[in-house]
Amino acid sequence: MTELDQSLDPSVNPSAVFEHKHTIDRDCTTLPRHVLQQLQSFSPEAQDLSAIMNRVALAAKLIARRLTRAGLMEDALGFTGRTNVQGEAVKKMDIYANQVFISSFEQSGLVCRLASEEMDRPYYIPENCPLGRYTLLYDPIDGSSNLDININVGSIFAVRKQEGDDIDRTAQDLLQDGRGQIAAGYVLYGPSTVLVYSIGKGVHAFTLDPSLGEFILSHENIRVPDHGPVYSVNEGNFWQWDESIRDYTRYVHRHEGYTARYGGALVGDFHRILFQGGVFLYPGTTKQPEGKLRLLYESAPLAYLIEQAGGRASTGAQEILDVVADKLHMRTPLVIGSKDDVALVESFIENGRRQALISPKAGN
Ligand code: AHM
Ligand code: MG
Repeated sequence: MTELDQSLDPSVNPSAVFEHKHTIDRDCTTLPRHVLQQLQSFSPEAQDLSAIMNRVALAAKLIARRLTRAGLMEDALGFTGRTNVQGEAVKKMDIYANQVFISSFEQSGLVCRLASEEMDRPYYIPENCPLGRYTLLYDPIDGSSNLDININVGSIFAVRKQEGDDIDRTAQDLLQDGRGQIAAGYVLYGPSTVLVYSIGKGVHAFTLDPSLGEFILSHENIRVPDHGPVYSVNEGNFWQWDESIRDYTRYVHRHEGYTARYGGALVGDFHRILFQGGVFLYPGTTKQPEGKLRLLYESAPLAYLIEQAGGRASTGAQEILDVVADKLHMRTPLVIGSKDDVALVESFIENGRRQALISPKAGN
């Protein structure tokens, strides 16, 4: 045996075993493995959740791959010419990404139904239904207006257990509050592709290592600060807001320590706040009194994450996770982020409500 052989042989040199251990352990902490570690179990339910997250990761990789080359491909960018159930112009990437999630769950035995922003009604995968009594709710491309200018977009998802047989395929059991979500997360397609998820045991981020084609754990147990400097809101809607929201923005304009950031994609704005603190808001407007964001596949999944990270999500008057959906594509106002910053926005809303009771014209 040469000297080199001896130094690499663990029976001769025990430290050889440990030399690369840290890097290898890090690279081995993939998403499905992390789910099993979190649950400390190999039960059928733990295996299901791990496999579901693996399929979500596959969808994310396929979408990320297309996005990185979109400018070079025919038919990747631009509008389809159609409008979706919400009356919004549909982009080609919206359709592609919607289909990617469906295809990723076909023949998986994991998810019986998928419901998304791009589909009027849930999509059923009958071959999965005898086994996979789960539903995936998702926004395939969040922040679609950023697509054609190569700025970050995202995907948002939540997993719920199906209740009942849903024989008439009306998916009534989805019309519940957000506390029934068993997993939620998002994918941010930015300089790196990052997947952030929770299964009710903290919030964890994975970064896609393109050389491995795997999401590798990059931040564990993320905690949102109780307060942060950022307020994130589309101030172009100022003229359409209730006076209480205008008062809040006047307050942050006139006090030191606040800074505005708004990227036009909820996932990106939320990601900044999750890591650095602050508040994102999309309040109701005169044109859309319930705001723009959809409860079941935008606001509720992010509310689940922010609560797991020690923050809060509110409509301004009620916790988002307590809002019971009245229809699949229901919208809610959203105030989400650091505890203290959400409370500050709520205090302006509450004050506006009280003023309106005293003098009904004051709230308008
Ligand atoms: P989308 O899912 O159709 O892209 O719409 C949701 C997006 C959010 O990502 C973002 O926060 C918001 O709409 C931006 O809306 P606006 O352009 O009105 O500020
Ligand atoms: Mg969206």
